[in-house]
Parts: sequence; structure tokens; C-alpha cells
Amino acid sequence: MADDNKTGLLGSVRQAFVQRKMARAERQHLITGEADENRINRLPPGQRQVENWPVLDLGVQPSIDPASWSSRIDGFVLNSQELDFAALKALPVHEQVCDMHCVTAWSRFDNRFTGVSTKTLLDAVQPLPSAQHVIFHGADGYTTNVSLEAFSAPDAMLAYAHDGQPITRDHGGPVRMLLPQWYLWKSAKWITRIEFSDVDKPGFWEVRGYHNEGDPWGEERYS
Ligand SMILES: Nc1nc2c(c(=O)[nH]1)N[C@H]1C(S)=C(S)[C@@H](COP(=O)(O)O)O[C@H]1N2
Ligand SMILES: [Mo]
Repeated sequence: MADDNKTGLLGSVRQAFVQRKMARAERQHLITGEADENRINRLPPGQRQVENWPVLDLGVQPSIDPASWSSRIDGFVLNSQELDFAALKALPVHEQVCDMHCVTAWSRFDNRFTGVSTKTLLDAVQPLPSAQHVIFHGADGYTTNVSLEAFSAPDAMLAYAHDGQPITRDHGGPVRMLLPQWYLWKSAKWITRIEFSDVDKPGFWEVRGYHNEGDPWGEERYS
């Protein structure tokens, strides 16, 4: 398995849970073969709508006070930043209503998220031309990778509120990523670092059989 020892993640993650997910990836669990690339349906193939908001993570839910939260935005950028909660709240507010799709087959419609657009972050840090990849790091040691293009989507954001309420600890509060065009494993909770990179660095699930991109309409569940 991957070198999670560095992060202290190994040992604390639910190994049986991880093994189960890897087995599912192996047998292409939930793949219908009916990709909906043109997004004809609101519900991507193989998904079902839920009314609640399930919690999914590796079993470690860091407790982070907004006053002590900060995230580094660094790597291949002109202006590295250490963004704390006050600085984040001072940036232009981005609010959107969007659907969320989890690879475990649940979809939740009409979520109102409040936060800061990744466009605002890009303007601030100015990635170098060679920075074609972005890696998210969570306080639990979780990582996930996206292309710079995916990061730059108009609906990609750093979120601090959901349906008008602060994002709760179990959902990655005080601040998490949200990239609703991709399966939700790309939306790192408890974000502590946004790393711009010249090379791709597949994250926790990507090295365990999950797709490198993860488009729900293309059924990009597994690699
Ligand atoms: N830091 C961190 N972010 C994470 C995860 C995690 O384990 N740690 N799990 C991912 C997965 S697999 C999913 S499906 C979503 C779930 O978000 P939710 O618990 O708010 O529904 O968070 C993603 N972000
Ligand atoms: Mo997930």
C-alpha cells in the first residue's frame, strides 16, 4: 500500500473499510456501462438520490477551531500563501447551489454552499505555467489530486458553509474543498494544504484503484 506512514494515517484508518473499497474497485462495482456524457439525466448512471447527507472518511475526524484553521497554498506558484479563517472570510464570497455525487452511489441535490471560488485563489497565488496539477491535503492525512483545469472550474470552491450553516466537523469543517463536477472523494475535507505541482500525484484513493479523474457521468469510478 501507499506510504501513509509519513502522515501517521496508517494504523488509524479503518483497514477493513479500505480493503472493501479496493475489492469493489477490482470488480468494477456499480458500473452500468451506460455513461451519460451529455448529462441528459440529472442523476448520473448508477446513482440514487438521498435526502440526508452521509458522512464518508477514513474514520479520523480532526477537530479544528475556525480560529486555529489555516491552509497553505503553495508549490508551483508565484505567491505562496498561508490563508487563515479571517483572511478567507475577507475574500469575495462565492455561493452556489449544486448536486453532489459520491462514488458509493448516493447523490444529494440542491446543496447551497458558501465560500470562496478557486478562481479567487488562482488570482492570489498565480500558478506558474508548469503547474498543471493540484493536490489537496486534509488534516487527517488524506490527499487527492485534480488537474489544474478541474481546479479552475467555475463551480470549484473552498467551502465554509452549507445551507447557510457552518460546515460541521464530520463534513470537513471548518473549511473543505468542493468540486461538484467530480465524485466527492475529490473534495478534500479539513483542507490544510493546496499544493500546485508540475507532476501529478495520485492521492489516497487514486493509488487504491479509484479513477484519476472521477467524472460521475462518465462512470469514472475506478482506474
Ligand atoms: N480529508 C478527507 N477528505 C475527504 C475524505 C477523507 O477521508 N478525508 N473522504 C472523501 C470521500 S471518499 C468522500 S465520499 C467525501 C465525503 O464527504 P462527506 O463526508 O461530507 O459526505 O469526502 C472526501 N474527502
Ligand atoms: Mo467516497
